[in-house]
Amino acid sequence: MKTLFKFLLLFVFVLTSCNKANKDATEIVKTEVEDTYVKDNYNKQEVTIEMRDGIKLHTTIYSPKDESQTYPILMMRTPYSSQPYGDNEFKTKIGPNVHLMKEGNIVVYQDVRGRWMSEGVYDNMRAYIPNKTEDSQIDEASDTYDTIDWLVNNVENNNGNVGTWGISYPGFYATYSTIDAHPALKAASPQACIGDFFFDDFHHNGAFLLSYFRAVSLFGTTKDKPTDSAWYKFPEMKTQDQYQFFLDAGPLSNLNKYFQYDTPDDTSVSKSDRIDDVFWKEIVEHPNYDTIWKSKGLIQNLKDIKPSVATMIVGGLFDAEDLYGPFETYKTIEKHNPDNYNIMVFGPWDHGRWARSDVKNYVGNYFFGDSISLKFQRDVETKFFNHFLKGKGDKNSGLPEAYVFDSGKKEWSSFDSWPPKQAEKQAMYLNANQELSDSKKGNTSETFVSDLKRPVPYSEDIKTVFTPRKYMTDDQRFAARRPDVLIFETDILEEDITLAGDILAQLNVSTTGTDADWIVKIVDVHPADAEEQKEGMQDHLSMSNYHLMVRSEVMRGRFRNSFENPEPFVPNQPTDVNIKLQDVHHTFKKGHKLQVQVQSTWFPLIDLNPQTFVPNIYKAKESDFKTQTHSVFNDSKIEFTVLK
Ligand code: PG9
Repeated sequence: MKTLFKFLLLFVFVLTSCNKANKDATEIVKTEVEDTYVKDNYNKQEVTIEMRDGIKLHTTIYSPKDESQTYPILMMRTPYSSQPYGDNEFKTKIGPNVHLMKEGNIVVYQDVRGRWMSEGVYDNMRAYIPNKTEDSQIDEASDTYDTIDWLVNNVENNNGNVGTWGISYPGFYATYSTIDAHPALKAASPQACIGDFFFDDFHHNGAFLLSYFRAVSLFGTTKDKPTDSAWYKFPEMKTQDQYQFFLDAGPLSNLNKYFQYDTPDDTSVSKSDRIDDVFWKEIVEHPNYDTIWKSKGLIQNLKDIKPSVATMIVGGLFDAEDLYGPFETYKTIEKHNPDNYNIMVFGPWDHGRWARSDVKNYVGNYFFGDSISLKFQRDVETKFFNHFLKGKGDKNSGLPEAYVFDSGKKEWSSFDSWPPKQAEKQAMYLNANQELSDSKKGNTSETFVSDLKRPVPYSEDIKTVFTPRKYMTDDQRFAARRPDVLIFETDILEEDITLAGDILAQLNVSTTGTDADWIVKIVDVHPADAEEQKEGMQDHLSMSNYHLMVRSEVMRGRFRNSFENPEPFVPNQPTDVNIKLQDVHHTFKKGHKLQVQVQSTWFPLIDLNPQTFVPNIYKAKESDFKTQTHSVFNDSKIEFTVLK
């Protein structure tokens, strides 16, 4: 009966969505807000809330001036500051979106322990402590519980219901709020939520995101008292050509000179400029997925979430920073808490784009549609919070279980499960003559030289980034035409192929060396006569034959069998390397081609693998880095999740 009811509900949503889809496709939604709206309509108070161990956390509370009604509390906990500080300093926008701001909610921002104006010692991705027995045992779950308890008992005009939200690291704290949750917590929306720094942000499957080099210092310098201004600084690279900078730098150990770590006699960076960075030390000294990283991973703790806490996980299909986190958060909650209200929304966005007010939605060069973010804010996010904080709060929210954008068709799909029940696995083989086909043809292999002096760029752009973003939809022609990038592609498709779920690359490879990275990219090759995009594309590109990157991932070969215990390759021995690529929902249209690219460097998105097995790549020497020859055998296949 329940299933039928869910189906009917979904049917109604799809029906209304379809009607809306037509209206949607053309409807332009804009949100204009005066800069003084918050100051004109909200009162602001800044308080310090004492945690169970006595540490006080700085908390800013925005309450509607209209005191004729009660309001839920919407809270974001952040390591990035709840500024502006000061009674007469107001944010220009508050809350998850403008609709929720304008209809009135109590909006709270808190500096997490050890950050900015809060007391205490910061612990990057603080590990969860289960079954606490004393007040000195604290983590982000207990800090959230204590904060919510104080708020519902001390903030005027609150209706007793609390919601949490946050994007990225604030998303991590929103996920954390669901663990040992306070009874007043009724809704949480972790968005682009970090799940585990060994698979999000700083590492992908053991490879270090060298493109995050400057961002390391966001979290590496400790402070000893509350402060309203940044106490950390970033390494100065003094160039926009990050490819050349890192190529010239050589082994990662040559970057220690920017930090007060390991090379005291290197004076090429002045002592005063060297950064006392505990995080860099942690990264360098823990190259494998050991207890340091494991204990800090949040996904493992999502097994016992109260059914009273509704969750909406939001992510960007082209998010270069946190993709593992939101997908694994949704799937783990779904798996271990089957009776909970837990839904997912993944749109054609890069990191955090869904919260912005762009009328035209691009990722990099590629246009996906009008007002996609603004309609999400109006029709989905606002609906979710209102239903659980002001409304009935039952499971009939009117929202689908999985609301996922088809980045090929450029339209939303609604499913009652993710991956969709009607999806099936379908393998395609990496055959000779650059052929990608559904059967293995003979016994062949493709070989390339992986030259560490000329690694494959991850982007054509000459730009030093703080974190990567745009490359996720960049045209991959520049790579496809390199001899050290293997390509395998279908014929021109005679009918659409729709992917809906994860992708598993099952490679069989060999190397003349004893270590190697393996990168797989899934590319939508557009027709030569594809309609040009009227605006937003870099001048040197064209939609004609555009090689749209749909998904990509790296596996650092030493971790192919275990992230805890790395293993060398035996030179020239065919070896299995599996790479899970994060979920997609993409239709490769008739007239397009589905292309797979395989390469072994991706620079400087990730650091260079010496291609010689060493105990710790962060301590590898110049002489360890060797050009090697790699081969990919044609029993290698890519297993797609295809919507039938
Ligand atoms: N996950 C994002 C990030 C983490 C670490 C460094 C830089 C960015 C974020 O919190 O925005």
